[in-house]
Amino acid sequence: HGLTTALPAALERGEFFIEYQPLVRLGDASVRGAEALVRWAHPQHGVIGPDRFIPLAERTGLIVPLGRWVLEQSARQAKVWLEALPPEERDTPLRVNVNLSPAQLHHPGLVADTVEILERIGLPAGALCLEVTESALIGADEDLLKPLRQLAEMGVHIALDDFGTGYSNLANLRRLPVGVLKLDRSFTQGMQQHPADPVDLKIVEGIVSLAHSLDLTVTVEGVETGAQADHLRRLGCDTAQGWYYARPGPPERLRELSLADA
Ligand code: G
Ligand code: G
Ligand code: MN
Ligand code: NA
Repeated sequence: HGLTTALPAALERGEFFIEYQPLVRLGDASVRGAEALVRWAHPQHGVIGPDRFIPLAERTGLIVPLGRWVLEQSARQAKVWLEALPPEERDTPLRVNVNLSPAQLHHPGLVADTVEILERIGLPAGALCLEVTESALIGADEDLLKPLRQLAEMGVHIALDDFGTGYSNLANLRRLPVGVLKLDRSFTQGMQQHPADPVDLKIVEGIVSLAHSLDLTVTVEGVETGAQADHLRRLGCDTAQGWYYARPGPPERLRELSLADA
């Protein structure tokens, strides 16, 4: 595959860039952070989305240096956002969410690399949230969970991404070092209008209640309408992400939104 062989040189040439999609607190629509989403500005093919090249990078192992690059860029960006906050908001917990591939989770350097990047940039651990998919943690043994546990103990937030698309072993949640559930957007498709699908409402209500009883916060992905936001707020979801609030975009966008909502 041509794209696969072009990946290492693309990283060296700086052809990757990151867009950020705001994470919004449902209660007051204030921006609480953003998810980092990597793109490839390919010199011939134009912008290529992560769905097309992340699987290739995972197969070749390039995901480890690429993921490290994403983490470093995102940490730098989060530092810029934090320093731009007006003094009265310096205590605002602002976060950058970074996706972790299974290969990064298995890589022995994950904890050391993360600590090194946070220290060098001077970013508090609490300003970073690492997103791991539910499927990556299915059947995870203690060896796989240990690095996540260490990061969580340092104050890094861990989110379970795409929650509800895998086995959703609810009992299993208790043994994972996870503080955030990111509910897959399939759960909220029946809430795009008023009235919402009553079964979807019940399911999300149940998940929120379970999550909160385990001290987890709930972020909902793919919120596209005001009706969805209303339903989710009423159901007690904590944060939302989606086109209704903002599409992924350049980092300057977040500052505008953040200041506009302040
Ligand atoms: O941005 P977009 O909606 O096209 O993202 C598609 C998928 O690519 C999402 O599942 C997202 O988690 C994944 N993705 C985006 N950026 C990264 C990244 O930096 N690392 C990994 N591992 N996955 C990413
Ligand atoms: O990591 P994850 O798979 O959750 O990545 C989020 C993906 O969802 C990205 O591809 C992003 O572009 C996409 N996305 C973000 N907001 C919306 C939305 O409101 N609707 C839909 N359909 N997709 C969204
Ligand atoms: Mn994600
Ligand atoms: Na997701």
